[in-house]
Amino acid sequence: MAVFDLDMIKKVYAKYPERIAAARKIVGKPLTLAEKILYAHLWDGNANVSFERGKSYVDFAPDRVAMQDATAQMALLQFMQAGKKRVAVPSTVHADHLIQAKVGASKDLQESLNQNNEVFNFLSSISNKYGIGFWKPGAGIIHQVVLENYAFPGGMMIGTDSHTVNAGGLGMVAIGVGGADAVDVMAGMAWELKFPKLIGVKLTGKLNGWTSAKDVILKVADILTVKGGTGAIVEYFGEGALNLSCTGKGTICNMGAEIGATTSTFGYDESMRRYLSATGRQEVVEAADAIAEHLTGDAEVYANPSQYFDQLIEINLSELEPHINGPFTPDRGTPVSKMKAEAEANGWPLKVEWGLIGSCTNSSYEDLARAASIVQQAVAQGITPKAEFGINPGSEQVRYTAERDGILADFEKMGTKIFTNACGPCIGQWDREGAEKQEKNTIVHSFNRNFSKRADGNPNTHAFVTSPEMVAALAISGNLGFNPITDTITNDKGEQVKLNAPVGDELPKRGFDVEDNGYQAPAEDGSNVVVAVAPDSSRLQLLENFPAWDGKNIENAKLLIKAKGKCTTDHISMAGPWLRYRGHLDNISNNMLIGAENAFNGKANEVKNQLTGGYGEVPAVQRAYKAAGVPSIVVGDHNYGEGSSREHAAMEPRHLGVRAVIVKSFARIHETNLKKQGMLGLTFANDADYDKIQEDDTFNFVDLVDFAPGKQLTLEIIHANDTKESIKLNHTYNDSQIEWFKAGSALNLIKMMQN
Ligand code: MIC
Ligand code: SF4
Repeated sequence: MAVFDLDMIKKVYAKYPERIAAARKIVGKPLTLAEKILYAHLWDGNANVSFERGKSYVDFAPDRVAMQDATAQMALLQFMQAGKKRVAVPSTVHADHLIQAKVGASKDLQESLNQNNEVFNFLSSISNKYGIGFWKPGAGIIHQVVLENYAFPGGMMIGTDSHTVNAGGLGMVAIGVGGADAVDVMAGMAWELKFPKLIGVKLTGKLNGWTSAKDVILKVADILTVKGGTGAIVEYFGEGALNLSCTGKGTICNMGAEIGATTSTFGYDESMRRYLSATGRQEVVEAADAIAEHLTGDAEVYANPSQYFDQLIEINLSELEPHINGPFTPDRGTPVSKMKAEAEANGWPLKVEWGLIGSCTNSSYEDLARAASIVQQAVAQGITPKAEFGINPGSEQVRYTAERDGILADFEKMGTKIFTNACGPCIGQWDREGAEKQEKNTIVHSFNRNFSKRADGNPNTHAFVTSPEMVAALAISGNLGFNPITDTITNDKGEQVKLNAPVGDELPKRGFDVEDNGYQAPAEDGSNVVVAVAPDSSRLQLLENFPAWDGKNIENAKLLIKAKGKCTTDHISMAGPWLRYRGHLDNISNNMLIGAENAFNGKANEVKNQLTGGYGEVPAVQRAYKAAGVPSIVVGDHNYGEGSSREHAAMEPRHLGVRAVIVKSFARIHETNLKKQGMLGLTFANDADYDKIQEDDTFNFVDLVDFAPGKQLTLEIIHANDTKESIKLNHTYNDSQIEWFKAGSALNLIKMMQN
């Protein structure tokens, strides 16, 4: 198969030398890789300003866009309104989130085709119309397919999924965004990002034994926490980085989303050459080799990293221990040798019920091969696995090749269920038997996120994130406290046996193979393609404009909910069963904030309705405020909106009439999504003011009419006993973002500019 968009890649590379020379001159010092890629993709061409990290808003020109089925619906419903004939940059849609894991690939896939036919047809025809490549259900998980086909060193892409960052494994700057951002780029406009700060991670040594690439990011997450990477690009370098495989680098970059990082990346090296050529892209290797010096950080930077990065972390791979992170948050890291004690001290169930391998983080050929080497040993030593086992291969190419090479047969010998090449349990698309009983239990998986209820909807499932080979070992032993480095397992004959460290080919010895990769090319001229949306559909709904700001201060607003603690996008707009409404704004709004904990009663989905004094479900109470024409606000804690890129988490409150979200701090993508949809996303100037908010307060924004960049807003709080207090709110809106607010949304503004 021909390399996708090779001409585009060559054009990007042709500009590199001049762009880098201009950047070098203006910045006046050696450059990191992240800076090179950013400066090479300025919307205005050659650099003439040295941007301030963490401060300057900058316009970029990304090379491509990727979308997955669950977010593409909303992205493309918005794109339809932008009045364009064709997308301005190469773009793709991947059908991967809507497929449930239940009995096994072929039945599950057919079931999904039956159930989601309307949505798949919509995505396939709208892709055809606008010149977008469509990867059919079963083709694979977006990020694995992008890595195998589209990612290229030194490129810049955006994608409507937080794990777009996975493409950093091939030396890209790849960033997760909401659909409205994708619309900007597909419509041929600039894409704006605050110039990131830079975190350097110097890797020394070499992985060995049971340690894998996953452990690097599990360790980094433990160090930096779920918000430590916010607003920053993480750049990995050093001799340890050169020793990692390309898909291993992808794993590390992928889970950079879990520390809130804008993205992560690695310099172009031998591992990338090997991977590009194994995936049929020798021509990309040749093109990249011609400008190789620009596709990695400058030697001076890597020799004296502390002078060039805002923060520096060092990890010695030779000493790194395998980690198991969780439960309920991906940054709670525990080295495998300490897990037994930790679990006992915290009352985490030691019995492992399920081991799941897959997700965009860990579903490469190498991942499956290494995990299979553990399974083979168990079979050979007569061990019946104590937990159930499931696998989602990352792509049809990986699945086909793994089947050909006997890897899947190894798993099948252990009774493993091979699910579809799709997200599956990672996004709650898992029909887990017995989950409704809500029993306290432990599962281990190779995914990236383990927020409450995420995989099976059961709040009592303790999910732990680890490498595929550790998942295999833990599922075989059935014991979370099992340390394969030191412990033995009892086999079926009652003997004590040990598992040797995993081995597995980085790339298939006989090369990759596939019969039907699941790709559908768009029409050359799609102008006659009709995209149908049935008016009575429960799955798809054409969008209406959000109302423009009336130019007045918001007065007499009520509190909808004060959310306490972790409030991720999964809490704001749950996935799993709700994924079916991702193309229907009104229907999906019925899940708004139903997972958030109400700070006043500790319960989820039970808030006071200030019109009646009674309690009700969050969406219902908000619909009552909307019907009565009463504005409302949402209050939240730190890192509000962590996790997904789903803009539904911003569009639902907007649609239902919430006017402002006021929190201690935001996750990057969610904050931008709120701004794009014409919402006020504000932060407490003093964190302690969060405590001042009471359940039956009324709020006045007294100086919204003077909304301006860098100027605080004032919120007057009127308590139920009529006492008043005023607090200050910060915001990060620049001039053009304030225009989005005024117009009612960024899309309204695009439409106004068309007319
Ligand atoms: C996720 O991993 O949470 C998702 C589902 O892939 C999301 C996108 C979505 O909500 O559709 C993400 O990571 O952005
Ligand atoms: Fe899919 Fe999970 Fe990856 Fe999100 S994190 S893209 S749900 S596999």
